[in-house]
Amino acid sequence: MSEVLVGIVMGSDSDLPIMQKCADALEEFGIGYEMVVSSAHRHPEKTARYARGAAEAGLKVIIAGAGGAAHLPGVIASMTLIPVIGVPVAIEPLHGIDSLYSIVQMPPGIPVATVTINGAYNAGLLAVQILAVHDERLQLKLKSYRQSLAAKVEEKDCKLRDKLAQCKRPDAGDNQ
Ligand code: RP5
Repeated sequence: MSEVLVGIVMGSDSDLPIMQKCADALEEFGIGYEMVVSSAHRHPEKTARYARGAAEAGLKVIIAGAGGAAHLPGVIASMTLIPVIGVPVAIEPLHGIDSLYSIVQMPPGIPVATVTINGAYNAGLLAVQILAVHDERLQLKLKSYRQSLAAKVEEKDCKLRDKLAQCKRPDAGDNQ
């Protein structure tokens, strides 16, 4: 079992279907993580305990996701020097615009690196990139991941070209 380097915190278990994508990204790169439900407003003591103990527990990055008035990432960031990545989770009735603004609009002093609404997979990748700064093996894995993205683009380009080649161009005479 890999050492736990990333803490994935979510405001409620209802965030899990989205936040699971952080775990998927971390697993692809063999990074150890833990998942925790905590809430900045429903259980502030637990949230504070987690944030204050994170560095000592060996965590290097925290990913925090929440919906609505999503202050969880900012509150955690205020209590630790570990970089915090915020995931705005889309819930009714504002579909994530509320959580996006709550997380991204941190006033100067306490930064939270914010990804897109429901952008949990990218949050996981960003955590991997942060860890890769001092890890050449991870850097190589990230390079090969990027190469696989480029290969997929080439594959789609080929498919499109094949498809277009099969379309018959109308004769010039058709327009006359
Ligand atoms: C937030 O409230 C959570 O992050 C969740 O996105 C939202 C709704 O929570 P539940 O009512 O589903 O527990 O704090």
